Amino acid sequence: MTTTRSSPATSEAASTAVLQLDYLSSEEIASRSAAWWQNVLGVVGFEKLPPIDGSAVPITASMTPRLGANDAICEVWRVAGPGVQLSNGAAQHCRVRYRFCEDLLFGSITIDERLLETGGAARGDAAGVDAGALLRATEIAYQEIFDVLRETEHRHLIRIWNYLPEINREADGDERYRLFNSARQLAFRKSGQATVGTVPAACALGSPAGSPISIYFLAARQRPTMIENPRQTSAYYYPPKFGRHSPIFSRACVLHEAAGTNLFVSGTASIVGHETIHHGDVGAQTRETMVNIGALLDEVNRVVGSARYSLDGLKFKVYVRQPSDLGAIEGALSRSLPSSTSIVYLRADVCREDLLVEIEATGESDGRAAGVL
Ligand code: 3EB
Repeated sequence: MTTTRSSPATSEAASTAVLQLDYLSSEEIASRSAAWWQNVLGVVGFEKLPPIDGSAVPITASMTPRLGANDAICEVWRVAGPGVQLSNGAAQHCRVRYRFCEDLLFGSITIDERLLETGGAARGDAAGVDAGALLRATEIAYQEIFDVLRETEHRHLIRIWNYLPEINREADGDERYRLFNSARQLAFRKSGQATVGTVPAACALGSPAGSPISIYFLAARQRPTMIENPRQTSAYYYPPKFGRHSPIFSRACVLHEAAGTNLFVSGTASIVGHETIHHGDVGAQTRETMVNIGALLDEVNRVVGSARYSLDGLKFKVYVRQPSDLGAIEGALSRSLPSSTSIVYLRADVCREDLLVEIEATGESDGRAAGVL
């Protein structure tokens, strides 16, 4: 693969990069200086691509509409710190857009399944996209991501966000999420990646019919620490009743010695062990999810050897299956989080039909409080 870089990554920038996550309005983004933009790694819109020039920075969208607010906001990933230099990747024969500094890489890829040639007969209509097209699109996406990471030597995928249209719909007798899991696992294996243990934090949500598959990710040069939740079966060990091939993700990932945003909590739901609990009760599902995130934070703090992370230091994204549940979810969260907490609510299908809500989070520390890391 041939990669063009605007400038080579310099090694003296190592360990000075501070990752920052902000949720900004269009006006805030428009008012930022050229110097500020230089340090942007990537921008993610929600319901649609934000109207930003994508030639300098990867711009993508999860295609999940925002709930409970009308202003368009974006998720902005930036690095700060003296001497940090960013470069763009524009690999040929590859759909991944990416931008990186010495320590960290942001990338995104979108693929429209409907435009892929598959072995089966072309169906023509949007609703009839077949299993083969989804399997193939997922495999291509992951293979191209791993190719980029090998090329730039940001070998450690730390966090990956997966959005697929109609995640719960059946295609050729299997749920599309389960097909995605099969293709994801196959792609990990084919690229020589571990499929248990050192696997990225992740989420997988459904977007509206007709959306492209949209995947974005962060990768690091240094090996991160993956954390599992003592209350939950590791997803890569889920029993086969949840699909022939297990999902490949860790419950959380912590970046070593990094200041700034360095904790990534995967999409978390009302699952204890491997079973969904509180069927049909969105308030109870929300509370159980927060108990899960609390237990995970305790485990992160135990592993890093200091009480660095707490619920009120996190930024949240909350995926809501039924918009009419928004009030109940907000009510439940207001009891466990301070009112100043950053929470973005998004409308999305969750990857088990019985899950009504899924919550992900990111956390930061100043690095100086680091214990054993
Ligand atoms: C769960 O705990 C809920 O397939 O990448 C959460 C995070 C979930 C990531 C994924 C799925 C994924 O199983 C669903």
